Order: sequence, then C-alpha cells, then structure tokens
Amino acid sequence: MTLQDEVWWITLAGIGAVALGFLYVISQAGRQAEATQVQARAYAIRRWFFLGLIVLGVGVAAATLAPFPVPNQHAPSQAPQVVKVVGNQWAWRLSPGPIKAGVPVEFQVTSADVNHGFGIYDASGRLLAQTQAMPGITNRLVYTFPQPGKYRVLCLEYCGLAHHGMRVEFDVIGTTEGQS
Ligand SMILES: [Cu+2]
Repeated sequence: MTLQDEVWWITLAGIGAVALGFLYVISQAGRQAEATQVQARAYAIRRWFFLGLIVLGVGVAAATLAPFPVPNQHAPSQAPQVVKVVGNQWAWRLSPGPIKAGVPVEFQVTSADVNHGFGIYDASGRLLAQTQAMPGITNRLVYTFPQPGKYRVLCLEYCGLAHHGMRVEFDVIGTTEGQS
C-alpha cells in the first residue's frame, strides 16, 4: 500500500469515527427528550433539514467534481496525449510536441528541487487547472483544452527569489492542425 493510500484510509477511518459519534449523540438525544407534540414536530423538521443538507452537500460535491480532474495516480494512463512537466528553480520544462484542443491531455508533473505549484492559465489570466509539482513524486493532472490558443503555466507556490519569473507559454492547436 502506498503512503497516499495509507493516508486515505486513515482519513476515512477518522471521518467514520466522527460520523459514528454524531449518530450516537443523535440517538441518545432522541431517547431522553420528553417529546411533546411540539417537540416531536420540531425534531421532524430538524431531521428533514439535516437530510436536506446531506442531499445538498452530496449533490453539490457530485456536480462540481465532475469531471474530476485528478485521475487514479497508480493506474495506467488513459489520456490520448501526455505532457511531461518538470519544475525547477526557476523554470518549467514541458516535453515538446503539439497539444490538441478537445482531446484530454495528461500532465505528468514533478519537480527537480523544491515544491512548486503547476498552474495552467488561459490568455485572459484565468486559472484552468493546477496540481503540485513535488520532488520524487509525479502528480498526474488531466485537462481538456476547449479551444486552440496560447496558454501559460505559472508557479503557484512560493519557491524562492525568482518564483515570479517561473512561467512558460505553450500553444494548443486545433484537432485538424498538425496532422500533415
Ligand atoms: Cu516555483
């Protein structure tokens, strides 16, 4: 089991323990209350309110996480395009080759020295996707560029004196270009 998997299971166990604690308190509170009709009604409202909150939370999470940008970090790559990325003080190195719009591209991001933040921006300066660039670890990020154009990579984590200069520009071409 990798370290990430261990942390994941420990986190799940912690969340489960907290949830069990809440369920226990809720069950005890219901037992001891002298439930008059008004109280019973208030509890019913509260139950439906919490149920609604849970449904809302799960719904919002599902809606905002799809498509989830982080692939399984240990499974083989599914993306038809792969770009290898190495960050170091203070530049980005991207493996050469055209990146096509409309086709998922997997960025395999690592660092040669310290932690960096790999952030992809469009021409108007809007952040599109990001992941950490960490020494000794390759983080995989999948993104599909909606349209051709110029895009930029900026460093999102302060990494030393010339952190602000750690940027590179790359082109994304249309799917019909670059085939000849
Ligand atoms: Cu950096």
